Amino acid sequence: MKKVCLSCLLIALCLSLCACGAPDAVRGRVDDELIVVGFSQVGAESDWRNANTKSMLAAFSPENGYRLILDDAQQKQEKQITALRNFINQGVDYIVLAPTTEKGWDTVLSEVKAAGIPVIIVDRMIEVNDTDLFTCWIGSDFRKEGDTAVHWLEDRMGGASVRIAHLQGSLGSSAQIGRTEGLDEGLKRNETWSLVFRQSGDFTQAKGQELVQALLASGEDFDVIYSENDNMAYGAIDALKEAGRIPGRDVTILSFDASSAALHLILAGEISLDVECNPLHGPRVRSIIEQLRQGNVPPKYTYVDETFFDASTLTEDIISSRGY
Ligand code: GYE
Repeated sequence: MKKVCLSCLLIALCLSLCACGAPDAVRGRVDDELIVVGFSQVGAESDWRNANTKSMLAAFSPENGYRLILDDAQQKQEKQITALRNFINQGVDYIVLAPTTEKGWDTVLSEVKAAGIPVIIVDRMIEVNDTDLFTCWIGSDFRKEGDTAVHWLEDRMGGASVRIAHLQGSLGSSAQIGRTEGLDEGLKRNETWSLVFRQSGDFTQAKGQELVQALLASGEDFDVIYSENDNMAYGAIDALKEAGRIPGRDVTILSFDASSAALHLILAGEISLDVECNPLHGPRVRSIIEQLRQGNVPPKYTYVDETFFDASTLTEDIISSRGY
């Protein structure tokens, strides 16, 4: 009888501990069982980026068995290099790097390799002398995205005289390089097209707006804005409206990412084409880490499938069925 009561007491004690939240010692022990992932994120410059961060946080939650250490580099490579060194010092199990630029990673990734920490590159690509410096990469085919935009424009405006204003993303990033290459090829192929403006707006709405304000002030005329992401397109639209121009009618806007707000602007007639770039990499990166933990070798490079949207096919239902 006494024994039974003692067990009851112990169970009751356990239950009450759980209800009030575990004491530090217990919590510490649970934390130790979590797989620790250091994630060096580019910044918070765009809707795409924020959706990407959200996706990573959700995929690498404690409920899923992970502790994600998120470092926001505010679009600065130096900050990412520091973050990677901090991850080494913290002894993380895996490092996920969303790189600002392609170049400049050899030294720090050699340090990570020496520490024996696997590195998964996500979103943009890196250019290193030795591809063994990272385990694998997953992201988008940015050149293909650029080609998609150019083919769309050729279908509608091939042969016509088209003056293009080009808002570039952060210089040296794969997203900028691929999308710019696509346009450059299009310019070569179409003699009637001309590039009247090209400058980087660093993927932000504020800079996109400033660039188009400056362009309008210069008096240079243009028919198309090729904006390398949605946020710069939002800024461009604001600048056009301030100047009394009607986006979609006076100027054709092509953009990249296909964030929900931009797709609504297609339905409103202000953006004409949006090439999809999928930011929901969290579950994909988690599945890579799971493969590694099981001793499997994930593919070195994985490209995500992407499409494009324009007013001829887009509906509210499509927009609401998408996760970003
Ligand atoms: O297009 C842009 C973001 O690297 C694909 O970065 C990403 C790009 C995306 O800031 O909105």
